[in-house]
Amino acid sequence: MAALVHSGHCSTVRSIIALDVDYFYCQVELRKRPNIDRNHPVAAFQRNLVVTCNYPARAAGVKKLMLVKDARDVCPGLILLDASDLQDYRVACSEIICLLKDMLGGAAVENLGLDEFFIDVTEIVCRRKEYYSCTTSFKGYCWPSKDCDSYNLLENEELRNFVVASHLCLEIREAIKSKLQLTCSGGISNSKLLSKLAAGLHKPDEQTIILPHLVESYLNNLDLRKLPGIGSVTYQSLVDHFCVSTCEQLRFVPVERLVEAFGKRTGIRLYHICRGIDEESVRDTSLVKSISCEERFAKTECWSEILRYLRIVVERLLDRLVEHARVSSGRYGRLLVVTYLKTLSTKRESISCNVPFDVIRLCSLCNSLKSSSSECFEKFSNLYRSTLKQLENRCIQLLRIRLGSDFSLCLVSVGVKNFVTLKEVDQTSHPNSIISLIQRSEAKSTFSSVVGQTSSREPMKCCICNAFLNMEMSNEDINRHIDKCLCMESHDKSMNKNVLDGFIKSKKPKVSLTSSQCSIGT
Ligand code: DGT
Ligand code: MG
Repeated sequence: MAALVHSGHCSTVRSIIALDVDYFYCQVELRKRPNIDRNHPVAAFQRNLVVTCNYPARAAGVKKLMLVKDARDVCPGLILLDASDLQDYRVACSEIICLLKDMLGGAAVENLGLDEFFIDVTEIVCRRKEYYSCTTSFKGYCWPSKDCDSYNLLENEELRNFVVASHLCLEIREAIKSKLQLTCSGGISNSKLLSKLAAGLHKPDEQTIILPHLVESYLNNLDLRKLPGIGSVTYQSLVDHFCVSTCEQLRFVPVERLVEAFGKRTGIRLYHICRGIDEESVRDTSLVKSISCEERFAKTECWSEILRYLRIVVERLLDRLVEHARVSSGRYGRLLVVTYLKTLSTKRESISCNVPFDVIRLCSLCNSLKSSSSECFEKFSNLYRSTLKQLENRCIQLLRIRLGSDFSLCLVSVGVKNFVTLKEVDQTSHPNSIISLIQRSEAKSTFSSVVGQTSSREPMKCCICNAFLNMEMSNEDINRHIDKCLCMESHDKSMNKNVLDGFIKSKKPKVSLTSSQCSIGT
């Protein structure tokens, strides 16, 4: 059964592309070391285990999750690269998402793990189709063979969609390769399930299409273990209860019996996937909703120790925020949330306030610079340092207010939520918004000689207290003013009740996480 979508005049079978980065951690490590020959066997390890390796290493017998010692034995000369710091992999993942968003505009991009991506290209294919000749052929492999010339593309509208999708997939993979120095394998089909399976058919750096009318025959002999969503426990139950191990065999089991054995949700899913039916849509997970970093520690009542942990967390958070702004068309969060866990409690508690103005300003500047994080930090080192201090002070104030003098903590976390994009905000409709203020204050300092009198004569209002700001105020003065407005100590005196209500609010406690970590929520 083909999944149908209706979008404007274009009613068609869905076209979904799946991308899977090849030997991901290893490629990211190799990207940092251009002197290593990629044809040489290379593995990435964590602790004493190989977590992935390149294809020459696989050919030599190295396998994922092998002991490093054993990998060295099977492949003497194997180069081993430490993959214990996940930050570079997160950055590579964000870079891919940004590139996809830049290339594909509004198409939904779903990210699974760090190196798998689904893109619903149905609409793009519809728009592009008229630019392709009816005789243009497929790119890449077309299951079951490379040769797709036997299809009569002139007569089959649906097949021509997949021709366009295969060209698009190749363009995307080539862009990722040339701009990010990463190779991916691609899969093209009419569902996430089939596209993911297709992406694994020819690796590395190749792509495969599974055409809708061939889905059933592709699945027939497929081992059920290969299907996403069938883990080892479900697989064993299928073998034990129903004596089935392939999709074709599973199709003989009535849905009622599957529901009886596995429950409604899994039973129906099993019934569907062995027939190649998967109507799950591509969820757009590309927009980050929160970024947070946390530190877990042995219980302490010592304020100076807590400050030390807070500093570590805040520094890590600011790096992450800048990195995110740099690769994400200037998105920044507006709400700062400090979370803590009291030693005798199982529930986290939170307190929040506005993000300090300079964090937004630093993120906006780093985004406009379009260079690496380290170049950004170098160029804006003064602003970076003062912002770090400001962020740290804001968190200290929040914690002080909430904790008083009697406390014992074992975790602090600092995060930022309520992300928006600079571009999303219509400057004219929000003349006094914080964005306008950043842009005007930046214009004032950077382009004053060009913009001259016209811009500096525009009245500027503080977005918090609404007071008119002096035209001659420097950027630092503007920051100081806004920070004072936002600052806990000053708002009691100068802010009205409404602002106060929105300023500090408790948050529902969250589920506990493990020790020192950063997370991105989508
Ligand atoms: P491939 O087969 O060319 O896609 O190779 P990878 O390395 O991209 O494999 P994949 O897509 O299954 O996993 C992506 C990354 O996730 C991989 O580079 C390392 C990491 N990873 C995979 N499996 C494990 C695991 O069992 N433990 C740990 N710690 N990391 C893993
Ligand atoms: Mg991969």
